[in-house]
Amino acid sequence: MNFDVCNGDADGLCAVVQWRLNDPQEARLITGLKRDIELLERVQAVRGDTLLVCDISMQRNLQPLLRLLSLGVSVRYFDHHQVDELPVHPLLASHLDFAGNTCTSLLMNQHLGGKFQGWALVGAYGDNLAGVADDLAVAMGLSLDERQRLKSLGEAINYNAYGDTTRDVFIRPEHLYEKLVSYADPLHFLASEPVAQELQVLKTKDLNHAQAVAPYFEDAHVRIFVWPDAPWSRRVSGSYSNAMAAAQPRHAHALLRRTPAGDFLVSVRAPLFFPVGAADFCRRFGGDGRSGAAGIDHLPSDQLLNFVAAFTSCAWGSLPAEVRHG
Ligand SMILES: [Mn+2]
Repeated sequence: MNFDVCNGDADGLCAVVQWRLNDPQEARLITGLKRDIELLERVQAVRGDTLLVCDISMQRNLQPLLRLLSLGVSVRYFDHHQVDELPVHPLLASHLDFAGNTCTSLLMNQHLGGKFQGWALVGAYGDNLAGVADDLAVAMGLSLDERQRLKSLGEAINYNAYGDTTRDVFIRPEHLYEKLVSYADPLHFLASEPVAQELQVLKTKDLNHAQAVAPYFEDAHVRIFVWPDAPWSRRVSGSYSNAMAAAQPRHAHALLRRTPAGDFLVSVRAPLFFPVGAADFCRRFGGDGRSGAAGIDHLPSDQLLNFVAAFTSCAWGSLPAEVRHG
């Protein structure tokens, strides 16, 4: 049996879409929302099964990964999230790259020799890599209008992955995947399926809510937002994090959303012009992520002022050289 395991955001889904368009075999898809990272523990595989894993941290799936390998399951792993120590096993094929200017869909695109590059672009736009995606799209000969449509699609799929539960989102990522994988070209998908437009409408409504909230703190280097817990804030926090980073690319950004328990879920974006240090910063509060974008799953509410003090005093944009590789 084949298992495809991926994050439910645009990058994860578009990586698997490319793989299955190239190799259209029966496979069981295991995915979730953006926050569902520990997906390998859900895999019930046996010796001889094959597993494709895309866009979920190997670090956070290490124990079940080693268990599956020792069972005799073959694993092909595409990802761009940092891992401390890469396991070596004859059944493990790793396609990992931790550079800040790549993502899982682009790694898949490289592996497949650009066969389904449109979907790679959708994944890259969804992961906020508009610069890299634009360059590739221009090289492919796509018009400005086509690029914008792919960008909106990536952002819409990404938006749909945010929520506390699947009740918050418009369409479950596994159902969205079935629609995506029916089209070799995302522009044909857009022309035939209304779901992308429906997502846009809901996203715009949520963003209007978000734009009504003033920053909690703002200076020449950082902006910090504190949001209430609500369906719109649960859905739009990811999209807004990317939008606010793009709107003020010299600023580091933090978005703290109240959880139903009264604590905070935090997403951090390093300055887009120097996308370094986000993961290191978040680790100080028990979080993790990538150099440009990271988060903290649980920040106790009494840590708010500590967080603000640490965030504003962090040397965003002028970090020591050893951190720059993070
Ligand atoms: Mn990704």
